[in-house]
Amino acid sequence: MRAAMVDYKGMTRFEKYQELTLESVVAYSTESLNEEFLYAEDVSDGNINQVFRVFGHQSTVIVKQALPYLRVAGKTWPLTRHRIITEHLAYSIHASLTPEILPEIYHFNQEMSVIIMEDLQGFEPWREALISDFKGMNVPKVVAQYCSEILVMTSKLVLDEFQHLTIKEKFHYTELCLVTEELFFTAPYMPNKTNRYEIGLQKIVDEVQSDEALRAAASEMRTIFKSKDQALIHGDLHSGSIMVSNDQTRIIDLEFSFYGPYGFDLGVLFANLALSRIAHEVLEDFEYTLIIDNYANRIWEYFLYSLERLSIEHSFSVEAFLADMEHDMHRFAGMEMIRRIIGLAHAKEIDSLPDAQRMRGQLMAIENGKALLVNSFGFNFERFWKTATREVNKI
Ligand code: SR1
Ligand code: MG
Repeated sequence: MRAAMVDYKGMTRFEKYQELTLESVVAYSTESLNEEFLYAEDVSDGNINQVFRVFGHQSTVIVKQALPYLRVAGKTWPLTRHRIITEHLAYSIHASLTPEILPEIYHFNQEMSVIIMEDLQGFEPWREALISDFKGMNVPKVVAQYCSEILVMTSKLVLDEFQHLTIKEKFHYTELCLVTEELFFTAPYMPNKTNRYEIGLQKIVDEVQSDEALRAAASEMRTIFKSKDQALIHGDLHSGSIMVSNDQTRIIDLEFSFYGPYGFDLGVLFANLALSRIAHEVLEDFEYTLIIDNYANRIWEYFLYSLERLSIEHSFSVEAFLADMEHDMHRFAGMEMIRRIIGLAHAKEIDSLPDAQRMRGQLMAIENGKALLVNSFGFNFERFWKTATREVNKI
């Protein structure tokens, strides 16, 4: 063991915020966990924060630090570091509902904007697994359990007015909600400097941006996102926020969490699953498209099953809940598909397609996304999934 590093004024080296480096994160972990760490590697691969894996004698930990800007954009996109407080709080509330589904948190330091957590050894992002190795067979059950628990147990279906307000007060409509507002609901539907797409898509992008019905639907969904404070949602539940091993699943990255609409998380998730399916479809990997269809159906079946179970325990109407959720989920899914092609944040499984197939994949994603956003009446899961993943003739 090493003692904490105390400087000449009696302050530890990390009392004031500083950006951790490959060197200082080792000292920081040693000091914070009271255990000797030896070296670190930078494993930041998300857009928002910096992340290190730090190696000790016997074990490794993950150190996640919020920077005063968006990591991928650098200092040109300043952000407060508040998101780490949101993430820590959301972890503690969601982990109290589904303890085995989230990584273990070892340490939190608000001033340094750091969370130290379990290193998910042997896990990989579900997005990667969906591209090649198809780990994660138990994702549907785990994700359905997570979504149903957090949606129901943090909502007024279960909490009384005062309990609901007490949790909600801790979660504001944060800066990251504004990032989502911009990148998901606004930028793709107008010429905007954050948009990023291939030149060959210009015609269909122009169509999207001049389609009044689509723009009106996007604007309505932005209002729903901002105002339906129904449950403490994850807020960014794409397939990269789900970590999988051969037989286990964990949910990570809760910094976008806020009180939002029931339909958002599963809408985002089904959209990303549909993008993976489209990628395999254009590659003619039909064995994989069947596996993904099976994942989607199982997520929905388990979700319904889990809702039934919770409704018996807590006496609420599953029909009323679904009536409130499904139409939104349908439309959020469409928007996620569109923004992952036109907007700033893309889907690797589509971007990494060979030239010959990529254009078709992108066009399918946009067309299907449009259909989900504007033709969402009379929800039926089979139809929803077919619309998200169908072949599109005009291509
Ligand atoms: C610039 S942030 C881009 C995206 O990364 C996050 O995971 C969210 O999906 C966000 O929209
Ligand atoms: Mg993330």
